Amino acid sequence: MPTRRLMSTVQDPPRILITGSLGQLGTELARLLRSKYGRDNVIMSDIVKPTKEILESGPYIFTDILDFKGLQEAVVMHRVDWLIHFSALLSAVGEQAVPLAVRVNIEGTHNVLELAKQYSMKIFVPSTIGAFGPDSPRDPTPNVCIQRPKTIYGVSKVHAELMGEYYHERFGLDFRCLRFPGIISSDSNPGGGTTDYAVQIFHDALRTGQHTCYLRPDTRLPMMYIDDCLRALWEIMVAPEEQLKRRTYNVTAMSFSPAEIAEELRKHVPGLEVNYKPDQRQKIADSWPMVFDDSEARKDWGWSHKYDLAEMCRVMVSNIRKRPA
Ligand code: AKB
Repeated sequence: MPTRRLMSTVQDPPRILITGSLGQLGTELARLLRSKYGRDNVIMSDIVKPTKEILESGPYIFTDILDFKGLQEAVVMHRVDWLIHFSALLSAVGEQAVPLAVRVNIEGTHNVLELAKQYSMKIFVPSTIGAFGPDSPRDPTPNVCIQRPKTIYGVSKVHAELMGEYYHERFGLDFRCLRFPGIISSDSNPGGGTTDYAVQIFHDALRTGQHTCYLRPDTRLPMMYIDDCLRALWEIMVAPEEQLKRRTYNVTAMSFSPAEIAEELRKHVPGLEVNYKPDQRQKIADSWPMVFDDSEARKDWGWSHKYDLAEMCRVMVSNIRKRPA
């Protein structure tokens, strides 16, 4: 009888580079991926000086996504298999610095896509509810519909979606993209977004019992707790090719307005006072989806959220309370 060589089913873990890793999502994502693939296989990178804790938590390198050669060197020297591209200026801050947003969000994305193609890496680029605009259906917003965003952030994200899908079609690049709603986290703060109030309200409620919101009380936006967001990211990265009917998927968990989150939060912080002073971010929020239709993600690769408004508020309050003042 011929002897059959047993093929090993154990694969080497991927080597993963996270750009813009000191933003809202990077540190927590590195923690999650390190728990799955090993500390040294996940390399955090940014242009920002890291804290001692970050440096001690695992590999961290300087990479400027606008420096193609530098990024190329990082990919080569660290033998990168997966690129998670978080570097971006968000919606509100992008409007204050349009030329920089064009460079970081558009040129930076060109660099990472080209490198991913050249080095056969799997690449994840997040998109956003901000990739839709006032001409899109807003309640609900389906996966495929008209996209005419009115912010440079949104324009750059539609560009990233289309470029990634083009590279996939044309060159076979393994591009994967999720359109995220506002992400709520307790460990790291967002910076420069339109949905940031939904994080700030927790800190203000627990510190002072008072929050001034820059959106009107009835401004409904899609949102998600960070654990669901990072799990969605990991799930799409490991989803078998044949399950993916498209390369860009809407994902969400809940939709609420400032008035509704305040009411839920009052169950934990009775007497919480919220004032409303809408600013230029109101116009952005008014052009975005109110309810996000993520049925395609649920159908194709089994996406399902765990945190609704009540559970998210409970966990946020408990996490922030546990932190030293
Ligand atoms: C923002 O508000 O700009 C971001 C987003 C929804 O993409 N949080």
